Amino acid sequence: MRTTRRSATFGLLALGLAACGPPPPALAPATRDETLVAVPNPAFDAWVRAFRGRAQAQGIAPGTLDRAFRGVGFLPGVIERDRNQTEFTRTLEDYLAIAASDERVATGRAMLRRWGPSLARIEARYGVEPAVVTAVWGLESRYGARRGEVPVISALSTLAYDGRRGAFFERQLIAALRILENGDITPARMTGSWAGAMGHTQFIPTSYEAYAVDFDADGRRDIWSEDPTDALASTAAYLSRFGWRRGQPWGVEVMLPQGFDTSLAGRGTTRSPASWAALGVRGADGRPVPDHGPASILIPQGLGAPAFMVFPNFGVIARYNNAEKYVIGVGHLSDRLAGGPPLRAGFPPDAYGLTLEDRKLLQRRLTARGFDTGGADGVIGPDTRAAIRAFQSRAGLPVTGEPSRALLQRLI
Ligand SMILES: [Ca+2]
Repeated sequence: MRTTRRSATFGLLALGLAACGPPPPALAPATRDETLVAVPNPAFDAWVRAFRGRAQAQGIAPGTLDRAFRGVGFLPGVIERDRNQTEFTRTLEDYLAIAASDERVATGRAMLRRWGPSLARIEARYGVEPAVVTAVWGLESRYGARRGEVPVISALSTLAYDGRRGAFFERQLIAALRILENGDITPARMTGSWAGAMGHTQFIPTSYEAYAVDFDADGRRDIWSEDPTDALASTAAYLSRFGWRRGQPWGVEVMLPQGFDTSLAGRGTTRSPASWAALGVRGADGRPVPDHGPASILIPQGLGAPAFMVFPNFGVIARYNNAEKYVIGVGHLSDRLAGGPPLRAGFPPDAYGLTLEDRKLLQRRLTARGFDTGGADGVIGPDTRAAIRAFQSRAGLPVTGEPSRALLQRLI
């Protein structure tokens, strides 16, 4: 769950892609990040003393503040991350290569089985299908594997003190203190992303207060524990609250007719499926699209790449994160988890003339030569570019860091 609506090409923790952009679905770093260790900062300490007065004025007990701020300090890495949220846009193809990778689909199906009884009870109460809840979980924290290990009070205090979005983060900090005061979690266990998104499905504190539920009825709304039940139920409660329609798709892949007027694409234009059908829009299987309500056409990567017809549930997922690719990522992953097929339409070659398979082959060949690309997902990120530069340098080629067909041939 993002901290702002402008957002986040990727979830903060989930996609595990370095530098994929806005709060990249970040990477809770596997190794300890020294920039996320508190450093002395007298101005920050003075800010905390003043803040304590404001917090008490809002009803936070001094004892809660004492407990919450024990060991809290300024985290330089949080500010670094906040400054580096450049909107570095990935294509839908790259996004889906990660968000709905074979591995993420397989793990998600295993999680659906493992947590099936809980998910069935959650569906019975909130009317949100297990595959949809699990897909949000998969994108937000890789099914709980990347819940974030940054101490939330330190992270939010650092951001509130810094002041770039000070009022927003001070509100989140007050909400976090109320959560501690309620006894849902201890200060030591209250961890999250660098921006204070917490637990399996990355709730920010104000969203937690409004929507988190104690589904297993142990007296605490625990979205941090190994057992994801409360977190998954909280996500279902959130989607339900924003109007999720059970049994209705988020969207479907469609085929557009030759000469489709692309000015009709986008969430701003809504028509009935019958009206779209009259313009020649069909399901990817060639059949008419059933009437799931008012629909828009999305062509995120232009004509010649997958196109979608999206329905009101698309807008419900967008309440979690308004980025179009995120919503398609959750939707498509949920379809795959429910047993659905990959997208039917292919994507065109990239700006370098390479397809996804070419890029995966390039990564495998570089890695086999000892230039580690950090996996072969077909997404040309910082690791792959570094590997290309290292190879080019070793081979006496101009060092560009850019993939190409010539490079692919040379690596055979
Ligand atoms: Ca509970």
